[in-house]
Order: sequence, then structure tokens, then C-alpha cells
Amino acid sequence: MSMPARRFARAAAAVLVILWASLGSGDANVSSRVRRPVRVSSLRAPRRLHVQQAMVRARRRGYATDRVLVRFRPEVDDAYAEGLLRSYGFPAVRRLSGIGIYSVRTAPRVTVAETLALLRRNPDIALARPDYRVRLAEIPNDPYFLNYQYALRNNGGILDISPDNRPQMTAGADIKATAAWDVAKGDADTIIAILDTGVDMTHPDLVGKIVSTGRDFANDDNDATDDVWHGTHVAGVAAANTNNGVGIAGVAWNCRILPVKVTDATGEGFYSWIIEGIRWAADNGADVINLSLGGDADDPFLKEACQYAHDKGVVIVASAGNDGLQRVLFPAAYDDYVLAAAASDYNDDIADFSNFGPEIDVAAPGVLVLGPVPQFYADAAFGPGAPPYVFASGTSSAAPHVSGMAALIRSAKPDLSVDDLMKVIRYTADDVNRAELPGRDDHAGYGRINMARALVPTILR
Ligand SMILES: [Ca+2]
Ligand SMILES: [Ca+2]
Ligand SMILES: [Ca+2]
Repeated sequence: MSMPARRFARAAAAVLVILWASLGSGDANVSSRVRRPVRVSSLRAPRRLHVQQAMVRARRRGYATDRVLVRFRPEVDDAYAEGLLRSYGFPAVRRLSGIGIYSVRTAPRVTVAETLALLRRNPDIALARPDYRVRLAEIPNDPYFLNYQYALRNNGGILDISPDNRPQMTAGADIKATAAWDVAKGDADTIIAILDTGVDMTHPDLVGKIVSTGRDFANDDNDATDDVWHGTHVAGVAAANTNNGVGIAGVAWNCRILPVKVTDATGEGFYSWIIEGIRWAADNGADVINLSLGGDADDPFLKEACQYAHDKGVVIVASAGNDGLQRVLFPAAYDDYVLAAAASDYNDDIADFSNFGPEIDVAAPGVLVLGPVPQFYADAAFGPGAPPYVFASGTSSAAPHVSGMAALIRSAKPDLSVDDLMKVIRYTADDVNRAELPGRDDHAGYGRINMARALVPTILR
């Protein structure tokens, strides 16, 4: 450790706490009201695997090659419009029901582009457009994706966790990952630093995604291996190996992970370790820093570290806390430098345990989120050879959805300023609680994040 780092280590002594909630009672909200350090838990393993084949999506032209869509100016009446289209000699003209748009079949050996150019010269025509193809959204082949990862794509139905834990879900209560992946899977050189209990770098859903063995500020060495489980879970939610036929899909399909260990084997750490971790990550290539942890104390050294990383262009995402109280933990509460993540669920309701306050920026799924854990942990919790995945609840699980999305935006828009990138995440969110709390509010912030709105360019205007 460097001398300045040592100075930070002595300066701030407040304990930070990993934001995790056990599911042992089967009632995530009740059992997760108590914020506590990570210890061996009774999280649930997926009951069974439902392996399904990924859909194969053919690459085709993005619009129909035999027709175009036309709208006339409002002052043009229908009879004149139809007569005009007939006068062009198009083989077929069809009026789409009730919306004043005509579908016009192109003449033989005339391309869509030529037809559009012809029509656009006519002053009576307001718009002439290709008939764009809608695509099935990108579906990864990870076996747990279809039935368990409601956070990424929620078709409704039952989340079948165990015989006594089968919540009904609402279709569409998700972050629209599949639509976003159609256009943005991220780059391998976009790096998400996971400041946590470490990361299991040998996990089959993380191997190959890890930039380096990272840095361990609890033990002062260069091996940030997870000796708890929490950081592995968080890393997987953000950027597990995706479409590898194994386990889960990560939000940031192709982006990579930089492990930074800021807690000891009991899951507890100190502000000094996280301060060093933030600075180290910012100096070692991180584009995004995920902090699924927090403490009660406002601390100038911690704030300075966040400012340092922010000023280097790093997007910082942190968990709001799991106390169900009007109190956003630090560093999530540093409005200028950190996006504070609240937790939503499979119905787009904000979790009772999710801390609230004016510092909340967005919500993301944080109830019964499936993620990878080290095999040693699965063996101890569920028996030898259990699948190394658990469902976890907490704002800990919300933050990495936001971090993964931030990495995809950074990959797609490398020149966007960090402040503008934070605005994109805020302002594209869905106001899921608009019935009770329209607009930005202290529980959902701007709303549950929406990857499609943040990443998919608008085609039709
Ligand atoms: Ca996978
Ligand atoms: Ca904020
Ligand atoms: Ca709202």
C-alpha cells in the first residue's frame, strides 16, 4: 500500500456494510429489513434447470423489400390520395386500418429506395418510409435466463423458486435487456470494477471475464478472490459470461470485470479500504465502479474518492441500503458523483426494504435476483455439487443492473461525458410508481431503469 493510501486507511474508521438480505424465511421483505454484514446465509438454489434452446435469429434486411409506407399531408383527402397512388402504377395499395397510412407495393425491379425517392418528390406526401422489420429480441442461451432472470426480461407467470416461494410476476416488469442487446452488447475493453467481497475468478460464468486478479485492500495483496459469495453474485449480475450455455446472462454481455476486495472474510470492511479501492479502480482502467455496500457516516475522504473517480470519467453506482428507512447510505448519497440505486421487484414495485430519500436516482430489480456464487459456498449451503447460483435480495442486487447498463452505454458512446451518461440512465427510466408518486420521487428516483430506451436508437419519428 502506498503512503497516501495508508493515510486514508487511518483517516476513516467507520464500518461499511455489504447490502445483502437473507431469504431464509421465504419472505424477502421481512427478513431483509435488518442490514447486517455478510455471513453464511440460507439463500435458495434454483430448484431445477430448464434448459431451452436459444432462438436463432437470421440476419436479414431490416425492412420489407417489396413495399413502402406513405402518409399524405392532412389537407389531402383519401379519394385523391388513392387516385394519386394508382396513377403511379403501383401493383397494390392498401390503407392501414384507421391510421391514414398506405402500404404501397413497389413495382417490379424497382427498389424500395427508388420508390421512396419517387414518392418524396410529391408535395402532397408528408412521409414515405420503409416498412421496417421488427425483430425478436436477442435471447441468450444461458439456461437460467428464460425462467429465472425476470430482471432482464419478464414475461409474467410464476417465479418458481421453491414450493413455498412462487411469486406471481407482472409481464414487462424488467429492464428491457433483450431489446437493448439487439443493438448493444458492450466491448471487452469497457471495465466494471466490483468493489466488494472479491470475485470468484474461476466460476464458469465469470472465467475469461476478469481483467486481472485485482487488488485486495483487506489483506493488502493482489488477489481479490471472493471468500464470502457476495461479490461473485454482484459481478455476475453485472457481467456474467452471456450466451455461453451456462448459468445466467449478465447485463453487460461483453464487458469485463475488475475485482477489488474491500471487505475481509467476515464481509465487513472499513471506509479506508473502499477509499483506496475507488482510487485504485479509477487509476486501473475502470469505466464503471459498482459499490453494493455502504455505511451510515458521511465522510469527506470517501466523498473525495468518489469525486476523484468521477472526475476521471468513471460512472459510480452504489446501493441505497436495505433498512427500509429514509436514509440513503454513503457513498450512494453523494449526488454529484454517484448514482444511488433503489430496489424494485418482479412487479415493478419498490421493495419495502429499499432505503429512500432525495438522493435516490433510479430503481433496478433487487428482489430474488439470481446470480453466481463460489462453488465452496454452494456446497456448504445446499450440499456438495449444488449449482453455484443463488437468489439474493437487496439493493446490492439492484446496483449491478445499473452498472452493467452504464458499461453498455459507455461502450456504445465512448465520448459521452460522465455527467451526461448519468443523465441518460436517469432520464430514460420508467416511472413505474407514477400512479402514487408521479415524476421523480424519493423511492424510485426517476424510475426503474430501461435499457432499451437508453440504448436503442429511435428509427421512426
Ligand atoms: Ca452465462
Ligand atoms: Ca443521487
Ligand atoms: Ca415516480
